[in-house]
Amino acid sequence: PDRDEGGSVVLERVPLKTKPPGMYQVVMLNDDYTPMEFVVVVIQEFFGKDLEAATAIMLKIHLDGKAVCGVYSKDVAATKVDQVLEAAHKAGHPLKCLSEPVD
Ligand code: TYC
Repeated sequence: PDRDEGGSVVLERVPLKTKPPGMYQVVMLNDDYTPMEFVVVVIQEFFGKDLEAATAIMLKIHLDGKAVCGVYSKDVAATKVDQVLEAAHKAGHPLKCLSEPVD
C-alpha cells in the first residue's frame, strides 16, 4: 500500500459520485365531470398561473387528455399533487393529477 512521509498507510478514497436532483412535472388529467372553472381556479391557485395561462392549460387538458401544470423538485411536485387532490376531493370532483420525472 502507499505510505505517507511518516510511513503510515494512505488509504485513498474516490469521492462518491453525486447526481443532480432531477425535476418532476405535475401532470393534470382530463375527466368528464370536473367543471372547467374549477380546474382553472386550481391551476391559478396551486401553480401560480394567471387566468389566461390557467385557461390555456385547462383547455389543453380537455382536448389532449392531459397537460403539464408545472415542473418542480420531487418534494414540491408531490406536495402540489396532494394539494390538488385534496381540493378536488373536498369539492366532490374526480380531478386527478400525478407527478413524473422530466425526461
Ligand atoms: N372535461 C371537463 C369538462 O368538460 C373539464 C376538465 C378539464 C376536467 C381539465 C378536468 O383536468 C381537467 N367539464
